[in-house]
Amino acid sequence: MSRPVIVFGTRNPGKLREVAAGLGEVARVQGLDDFPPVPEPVESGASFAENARAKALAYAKLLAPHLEKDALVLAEDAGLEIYALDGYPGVRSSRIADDDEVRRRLVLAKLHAGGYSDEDSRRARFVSAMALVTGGEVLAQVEGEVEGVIAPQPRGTGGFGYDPLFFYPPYGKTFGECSLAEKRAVSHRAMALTVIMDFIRKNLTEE
Ligand code: ITT
Repeated sequence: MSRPVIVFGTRNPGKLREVAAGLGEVARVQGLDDFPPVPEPVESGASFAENARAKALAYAKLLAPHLEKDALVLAEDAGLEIYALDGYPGVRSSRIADDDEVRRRLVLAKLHAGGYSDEDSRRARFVSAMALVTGGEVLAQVEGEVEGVIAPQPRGTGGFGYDPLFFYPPYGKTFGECSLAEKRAVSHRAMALTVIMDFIRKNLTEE
């Protein structure tokens, strides 16, 4: 079976870890480290989908001189949305502060300031939007999500970003306390990736 080359355009090693193994079943996966450095695309869209698309198109253009013929570029924009806070931090999830720990503290401080202490008012979801492009053309654009509750304090050291705050009721623990396999069985990223992989199997692989 011939497998396409897919460059996953992310600077986040946590994302790369969660995507590379699965995607490797249907494609030969490359990361930004396989190429000369390129500037980071600006994320100014109003939605995860818009940002994922812009990121994928920007990386495809920036990497064009170095890409193998027919290579594809995949990019993701992801984030956390807390319902009681009108979707905060949303598309700005990576930009509310410079590092993960401060971002987690800000989220907890906002919930505390709003008096949101019971489980129901702390409901949230993770969203992953992915776009698969080749050259200037968008071949597929998908979204995945997973619902949970913001924990009162961070728990666990697994995953990355907001994972230690994201309590997942069916597991009775936060994503930060989950193994990679546990997170990959239910996560927003895994849901989006499943649809991208189906698209690749149906349209881009040759028996
Ligand atoms: P790239 O743009 O290079 O892919 P990034 O980390 O900037 O990397 P995003 O723009 O998509 O990625 O921002 C996502 C933010 O949401 C970032 O702060 C993450 O820590 C957080 N986030 C997204 N998915 C997450 C997950 O599965 N677990 C924990 N935090 C997550």
